[in-house]
Amino acid sequence: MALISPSRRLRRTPFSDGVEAAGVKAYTVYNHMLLPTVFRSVEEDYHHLKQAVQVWDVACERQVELRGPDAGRLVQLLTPRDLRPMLPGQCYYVPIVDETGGMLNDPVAVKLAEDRWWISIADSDLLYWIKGLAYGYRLDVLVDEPDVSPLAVQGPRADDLMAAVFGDAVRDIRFFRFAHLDFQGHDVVVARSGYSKQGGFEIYVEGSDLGMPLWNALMEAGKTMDVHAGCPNLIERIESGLLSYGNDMTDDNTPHECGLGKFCNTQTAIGCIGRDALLRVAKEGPVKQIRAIAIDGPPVPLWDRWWPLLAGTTPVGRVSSAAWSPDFGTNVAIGMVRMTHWDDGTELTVQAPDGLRHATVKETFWN
Ligand code: THG
Repeated sequence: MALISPSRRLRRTPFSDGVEAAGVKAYTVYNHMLLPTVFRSVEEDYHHLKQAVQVWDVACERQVELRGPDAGRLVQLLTPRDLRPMLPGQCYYVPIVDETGGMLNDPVAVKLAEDRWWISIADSDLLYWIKGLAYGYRLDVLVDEPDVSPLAVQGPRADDLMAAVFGDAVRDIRFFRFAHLDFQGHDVVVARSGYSKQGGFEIYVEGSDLGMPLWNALMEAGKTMDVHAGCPNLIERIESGLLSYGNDMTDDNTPHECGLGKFCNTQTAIGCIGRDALLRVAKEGPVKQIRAIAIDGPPVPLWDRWWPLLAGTTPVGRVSSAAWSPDFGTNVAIGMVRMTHWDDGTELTVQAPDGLRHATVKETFWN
């Protein structure tokens, strides 16, 4: 592929100078912003992520901030997850659905206060849907995209690196909870979360000027811990079953098709815009669903489209993400598979760009 031309529309991040100094080799575009995808190589980055600690520029996980007395009501309009048990200081992974029950995004909701929320979005322009709802429902709430950029610290040594910069208080933060901590006299939100299953944190940096000082402090403190710049890793996230909106699912899919039923309480999520549609389809249950898939043969090539899944010559699904896993000695993949063929161990054929391959549906992901 040719290079992508830089422009003001393809937004840099507060950490881009650090990312470039660390030798970034490739980017993707996410929420109209640069997202690094490779530093040394996808495989080297993968091994390092599982052994040490990495600092990730995930500023492209933009925040939609809701502020005002109707903020809580507005968030519940968006999602079939029941938000009543959620307290300030908690994060929830929330499927967002439209009036047909189709997935519009799969963000992390951060409840800062009863009347102040961040919706940390995946790659779709959710801001406009939320602004439209706030206006249409005449809600008393401000909706905007603040100057807040997440920086992730991921890997088995993440606790030690974070403690070196923020103090031992970070060790007490529980999974999907956050604390307000001090960095150089600035209050930052630090959550135990992130787009890997290696453990770690996300720091929500308020104010672009704080970006490079924080990046540099983490790199400096991590010198003895083999810290390196990293990024969400294709191999690790497929092994871990972390979904990628726009790749593994779109607005054509319900949360149940995506295996996100465990994050839905459609019966009690009163107010959710997609509730009636989801209750209707829930009666039947999904007829296709996301599955882990092992693909035989040598390392698969990079993909930028669906690969058909066949039973004999009959199409029964499609693979949306795939990569060679060094640790599992097979290609790992995520795909959408029809009910008739989604059972564990079902043997299928995948039509990869370099030819037909044998594939096996898995009950669970690898991690
Ligand atoms: N962190 C933050 N914002 C984000 C992402 C993130 N926005 C974009 C994208 N990632 C949204 N998608 C996901 C997908 C999975 C998870 C988080 C965001 C995730 N899932 C865990 C799982 O499925 O096992 C845990 C979910 C839970 O138990 O609640 O972490 O990464 N800020």
